[in-house]
Amino acid sequence: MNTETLAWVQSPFGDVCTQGAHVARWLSGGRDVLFLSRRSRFERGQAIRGGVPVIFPWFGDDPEGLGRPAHGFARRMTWNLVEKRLEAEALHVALELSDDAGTRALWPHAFGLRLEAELGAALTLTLRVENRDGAPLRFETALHTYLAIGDVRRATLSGLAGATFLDKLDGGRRHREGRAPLAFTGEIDRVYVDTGATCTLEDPVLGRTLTVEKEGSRSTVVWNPWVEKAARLADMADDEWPAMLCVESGNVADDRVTLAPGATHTQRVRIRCS
Ligand code: TA6
Repeated sequence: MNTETLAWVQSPFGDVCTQGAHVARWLSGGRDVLFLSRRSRFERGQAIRGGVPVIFPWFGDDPEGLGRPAHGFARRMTWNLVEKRLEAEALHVALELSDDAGTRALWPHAFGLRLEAELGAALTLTLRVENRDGAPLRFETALHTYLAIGDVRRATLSGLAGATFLDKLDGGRRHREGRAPLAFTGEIDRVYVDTGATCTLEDPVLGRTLTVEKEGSRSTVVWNPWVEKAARLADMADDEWPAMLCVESGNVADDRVTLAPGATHTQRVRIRCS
């Protein structure tokens, strides 16, 4: 891993990059649970392809069409490492990002972000957003988790039965999920809204089950680029798409957050592997 241009906290439990407060690796039972592209760039200002990108203050393309970076700016900026504790059972880190001239040029608001990560028997991420402005803040967030799987074509995802989703492959139109677990036969890019459900991924190829449990998050995003889109991603090898599935926890679209001045919004995700 090219660690020259970025600062890292590396441990037997996994690795965290100060750019984006980005958990890039987490191991359970000695095996990687997060996908990390072998083509990912590890350069200042470039999003890392894999792990858990922190998405703030908007999800997806610039909502105002001003050419600002997709998925906001938090994942591209260097956060301050304020806590680092390596214990026998886990690595604990906390990183913070506050508004500055650079962020205000993109998004003219005062805020404080804090990401707490515990890499141990489970991966627990807590993202706190504080409104330091004099007016309400409206924003979207996501912990854009890339799960490592044996073959997406043989995996199934349960927990979203009956949920409403916006299908980004169908112009964002609303659909309702059926009762059966999701199976994957092509590109998928869906924002499930108004759901606090825990999702369970069955991976028969690697012989494991991954669970994604969340609090303070009403949206779950499910994404796999499949063949064509993966080929268009410079920081993802063409043959990597079967080995990943994004199951992201956030507050997107209908679930965007409006936060009163001085208030703090907290969301948490806990990922387990068994
Ligand atoms: O989370 C799904 C998504 O919004 C997809 O539409 C795809 O663009 C993915 O995020 C990756 O986005 P990125 O900006 O990291 O290439």
